[in-house]
Amino acid sequence: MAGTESFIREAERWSAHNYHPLPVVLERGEGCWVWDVDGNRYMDMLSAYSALNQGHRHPKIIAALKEQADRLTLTSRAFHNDQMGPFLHELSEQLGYPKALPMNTGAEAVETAIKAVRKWGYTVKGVPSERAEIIVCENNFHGRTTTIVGFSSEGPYRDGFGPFTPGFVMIPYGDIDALRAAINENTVGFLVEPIQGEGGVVVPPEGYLKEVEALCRGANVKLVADEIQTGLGRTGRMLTSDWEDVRADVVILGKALGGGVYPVSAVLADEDVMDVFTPGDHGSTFGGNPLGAAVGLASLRVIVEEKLPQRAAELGAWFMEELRNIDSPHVEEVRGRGLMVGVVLKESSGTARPFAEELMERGILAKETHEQVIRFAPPLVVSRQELEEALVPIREVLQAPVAQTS
Ligand code: IF1
Repeated sequence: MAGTESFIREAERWSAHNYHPLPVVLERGEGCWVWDVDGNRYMDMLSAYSALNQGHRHPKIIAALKEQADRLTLTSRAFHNDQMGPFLHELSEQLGYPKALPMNTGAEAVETAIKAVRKWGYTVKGVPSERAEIIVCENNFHGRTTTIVGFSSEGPYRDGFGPFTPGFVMIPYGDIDALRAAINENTVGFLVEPIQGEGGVVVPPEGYLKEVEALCRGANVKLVADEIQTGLGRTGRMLTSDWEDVRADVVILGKALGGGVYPVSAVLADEDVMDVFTPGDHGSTFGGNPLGAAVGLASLRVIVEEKLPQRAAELGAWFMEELRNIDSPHVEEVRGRGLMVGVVLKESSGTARPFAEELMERGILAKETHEQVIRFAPPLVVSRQELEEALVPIREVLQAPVAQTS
């Protein structure tokens, strides 16, 4: 029977080397748990970067997938189907917006939001043609298209992929004065993650989002919240913006909207933005397909019916406290919200990758982000007892003496 090494060898041989995965080959998943081809069990503390908030293979989501797969999977938007309307209806009402535009990946939804606020700028705000500006933050992550990486501050995401799309202005994250100074009469939008995920689980200062909302509203600039990673319960509310009672003009969802089984993303907005789209000026082959819509509806209902945001808030607060109470020579800071947690390591402890490898040896799959941060983001269906189990190896690894780096 093929083992870990042979699977890795085959993957390395036939795939582009655009990732550096941990040396583990997974073959089965259920809830918070995954098993590798050698029969070892791991707790998934990454949740596919928050695309698995409902856990691996949630029975209701799998049932929706199978049931729809036996009826109709794809129509294109050239025709209607009986799944898209009900999905977008419930999604829009649940999130408090009048309309949604369905796409597939997060990056596609981000691109959709960029096009929407640019076209709103030209046709409604009256910005001169080709002059629209969108403000973004340093340390952002919004996807991997050439337009999106063009406004990334991270060299590796940009190097070699230019030339890039103009019309983006970068400011420091969490700095309201920088935003005020960057807004001008051509500014159409401010694209921001309510908590920066890839940036290292960076939580902005208390009240920042509320100030941003007021500033954008006063300047007739659309606040575009990228909630692809922070939304759908991850930080303890349906949307992270809800923590500050902020209602973004445009909300971008993805990842867990597909319940971990199918790519489903969407842009929600008020009519003044959404109605800039006219038939045929935007779309995608799979956007709004009946299989994704059926899965999306089931995924959303699981989040609401199983109170996943509330679980994340309660369990997350307790979990972060437990992590803060670990007496570790390595931990600089524990930060995050709900079950979106980052453990920041001291420079003296080296990078996070060896810690992720040590955790893997002890049955915990976590991923480093930005060299110094170990990200802990289990599925939101995790039980307190399972987290208590996970804390044992986490304490072991974090309490080990500093590796004597030669
Ligand atoms: C990779 C990072 C996380 C996202 C936010 C849009 C997207 C993402 C806030 C694009 C996607 C994924 C992409 C994946 C790894 C992961 C990631 F490390 F890349 F940055 F989560 F932090 N907005 N994030 O987090 O959505 O097109 O991927 O569906 O590209 O390596 P997508």
